[in-house]
Amino acid sequence: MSTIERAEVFVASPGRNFVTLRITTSDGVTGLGDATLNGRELAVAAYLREHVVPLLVGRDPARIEDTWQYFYRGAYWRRGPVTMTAIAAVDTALWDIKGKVAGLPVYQLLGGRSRDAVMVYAHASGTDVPSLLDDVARFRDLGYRAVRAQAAVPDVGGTYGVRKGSVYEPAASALPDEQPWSTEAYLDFAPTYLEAVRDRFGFDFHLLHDVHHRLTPIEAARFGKRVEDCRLFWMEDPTPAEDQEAFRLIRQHTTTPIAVGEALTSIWDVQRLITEQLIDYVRTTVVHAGGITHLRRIFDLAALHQVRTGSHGATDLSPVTLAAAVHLDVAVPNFGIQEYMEHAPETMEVFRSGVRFADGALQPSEAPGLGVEYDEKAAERFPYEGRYLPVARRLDGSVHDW
Ligand code: EZ4
Ligand code: CO
Repeated sequence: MSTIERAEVFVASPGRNFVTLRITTSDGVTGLGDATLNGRELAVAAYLREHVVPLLVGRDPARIEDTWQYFYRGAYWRRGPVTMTAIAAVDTALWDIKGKVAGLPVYQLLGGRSRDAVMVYAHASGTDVPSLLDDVARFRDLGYRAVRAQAAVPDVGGTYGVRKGSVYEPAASALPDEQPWSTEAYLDFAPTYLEAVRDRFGFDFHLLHDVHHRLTPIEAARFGKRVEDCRLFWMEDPTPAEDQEAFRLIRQHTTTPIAVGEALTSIWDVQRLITEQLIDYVRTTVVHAGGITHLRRIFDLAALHQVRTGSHGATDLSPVTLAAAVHLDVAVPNFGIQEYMEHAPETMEVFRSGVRFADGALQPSEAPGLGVEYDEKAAERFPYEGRYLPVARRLDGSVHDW
């Protein structure tokens, strides 16, 4: 029997920080898992190195479900981003190994293709409305069929979702950047630029918007109602989702579809949202919601309730997560859309991925396993540097949700 011989945790910063797990079997087969938790990277690295790797060695790499249960139930302490990201890394690496042993791409192990390609959405942004419109035009020219639009709120200053260089990177400072927030200014302004996008480009593409947990339920209801004529594909994270019941109030007021889940880590965190049809798209991901095994379970629950998938795919999720996401996306019956932002060139020097973009959609690699390789030597040129996500403060100085 093949056994797990070695598991190594790599921490590197090729363009941004990534934590990567590589499992090697006694037959010399390797598998990769992403373990990146933006701003809390070293907590997951330590969890893996100190508490998971010693228990992995000697186990049967073929027993993916059993290993998942062992690390979830066996820890006694449940859920939470650090634990679930660590379990995800192990799970993803074991699927990679299983694919390589079988000689099949992971999507074939998940039941094969349900669709020809995986539609993605791009991130258009601007410091004002004209620059946002230029950015939307650019993504339309690149062939994207779905675009998320965000613009900085005038007179308030920094906001989430607005790109500074060629790559969107919110975790840019050694200490958390403190950014001002005004709900009143946002509610006045955001609908106007979404309307400007529709006025200029029409309706033959999908338009998305991320509220990034900034509104209360009744404010979100007002926002959703106000932008109904823009026919958004979704409004994302309209209010924080610790309170799943909060979404009922939004639902009572608006037909603007709702997407939630990029910061949630388990099926229990979305159970009510899904079973009571309080959302339309679930945004949980491979890396933060327990790997391919657990995400598939969430997606199957969602399918029962006509909730579609829309996995998080910002650049702080490594190319290993993107590859795994595309294998799942192409296979599940209830796929909706996949978030996609191109990684920095340095990132792609370290992670060699077979995922391909064409016509506004991604294709999984046809190589056995996930189809991603990690270049350990190249990674050594990019040492870890502590970086934090920003913190938002209302104009009176109190902390708001970022
Ligand atoms: O702010 O990934 O929809 N995408 C997002 C992201 C998140 C970051 C947090 O690390 O909201 O850009
Ligand atoms: Co988001």
